[in-house]
Amino acid sequence: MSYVNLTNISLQEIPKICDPEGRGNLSVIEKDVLPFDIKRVYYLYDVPSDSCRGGHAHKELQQFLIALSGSFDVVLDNGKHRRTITLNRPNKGLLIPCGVWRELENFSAGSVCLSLVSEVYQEEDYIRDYDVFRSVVGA
Ligand code: T46
Repeated sequence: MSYVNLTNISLQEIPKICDPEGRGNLSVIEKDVLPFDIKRVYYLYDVPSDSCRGGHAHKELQQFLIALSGSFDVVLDNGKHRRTITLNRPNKGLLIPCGVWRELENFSAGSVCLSLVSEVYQEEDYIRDYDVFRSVVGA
């Protein structure tokens, strides 16, 4: 797992199809939009506004987060620097590579966080101790 430059992580536009007859919008993630094959999909919802999710890094897993509804903040940490990115649009996603500590917080009422990920669930892929994470990335 190598050191990740946080400035390379940014919100990515998801193609949006606006209905010409005013029936609302449709966004689609097709092949080649993501740099990985989706092996798993999960979503967070009914998260109390004072709760924090995440608080770990992944060794291999890459993920793409979308605020399908509402908003929340994603705090990214590479062991040396921190950066907070707010997700609040269903047609923008955040691609998080492996090797980044992440915390999700400030969930608005009714928010839904969709996560598309590159791996099946494996607890061994998680680093849940921040000091261990810092030593693994050489911070
Ligand atoms: C991440 C953030 C955004 C499963 O059994 N299967 C699964 O696919 C997942 C994701 C979790 N679980 C179990 C493991 C725990 O017993 O569900 C419980 C809660 O998981 P965790 O504490 O990891 O939840 P979060 O919200 O802190 O983290 C999750 C993802 O695990 C993580 O990859 O980046 O959402």
